[in-house]
Amino acid sequence: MPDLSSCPGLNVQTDGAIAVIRLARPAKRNALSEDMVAGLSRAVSGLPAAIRAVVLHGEGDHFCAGLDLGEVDGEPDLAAAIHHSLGWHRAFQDIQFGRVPVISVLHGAVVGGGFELAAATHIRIAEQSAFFALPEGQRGIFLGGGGSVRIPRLIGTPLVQDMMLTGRTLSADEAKAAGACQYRVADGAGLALAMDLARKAAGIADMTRFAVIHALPRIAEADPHIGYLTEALMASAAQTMPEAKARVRDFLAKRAAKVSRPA
Ligand code: 1HE
Repeated sequence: MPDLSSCPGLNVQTDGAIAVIRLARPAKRNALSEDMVAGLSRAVSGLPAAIRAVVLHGEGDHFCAGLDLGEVDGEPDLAAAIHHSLGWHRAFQDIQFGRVPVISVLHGAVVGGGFELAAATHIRIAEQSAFFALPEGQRGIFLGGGGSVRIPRLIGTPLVQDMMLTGRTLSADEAKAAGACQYRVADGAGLALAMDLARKAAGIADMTRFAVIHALPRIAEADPHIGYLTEALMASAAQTMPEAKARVRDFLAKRAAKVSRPA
């Protein structure tokens, strides 16, 4: 596993093919220091090949209070601020466009950079206690962790503007309705669901997983003509893999599970 001994705010454990990354700075509500952001990048980039999915969650009563405001309370330095933001971009890109899917469990505060971090994950599960906010507006700053790119794509620009201009907070139900998360569960139920989903995602064929993580979001944002072409290339790459052939044969021979109705 990646060495995170220099990063006290992060903890990584494994459970079979799943790596469980915990934001572990509850006294500061898991506020993200620069070291923690760099550590997240190292954690997802350095996973052994046997790891096929990641679950990300937070210790204590909150998922993440965003940027460690203590670290911006110094002499203003424009160049340093730009590079700080670029460092967050790199780390969150490593999460979004890494080798394996990342499933986040959100509870309590999912605010500022915490919401930006969640937005970089592939599947978000909100527990009932979760609340989503972008207090950058109130702090006189702006999104800096890629949130202005990712969050409007999830919940729409007007709602992001409302949250940033007025300090509006979304409940877990509102966040689910708005598209900020795919699942909304009872308090304490998020981690078990995340592990279950992670095991399912870990069983996806390698080329399909690559396509879902890397090709799908690019296709969705591309000019449709480029999108169709990329899809055809990606589909043929996946379909001609021996693993795809074996899986299709398994279905035809009635050895593979059928699609099931929703529970
Ligand atoms: C922090 C931070 C932080 C808490 N940086 N220290 N994010 C924010 O503007 C959110 C600020 N935090 C809060 O609104 C609240 O702390 C919470 C709603 C998240 C939690 O409330 P609560 O009552 O459970 O905790 P608390 O008593 O407010 O905080 C406990 C301690 O954590 C306290 O320190 P202490 O030394 O007095 O014990 C707080 O100061 C500390 N703490 N949040 C530093 N964020 C790349 S750009 C991203 C831009 C942003 O993310 S801006 C949004 C920043």
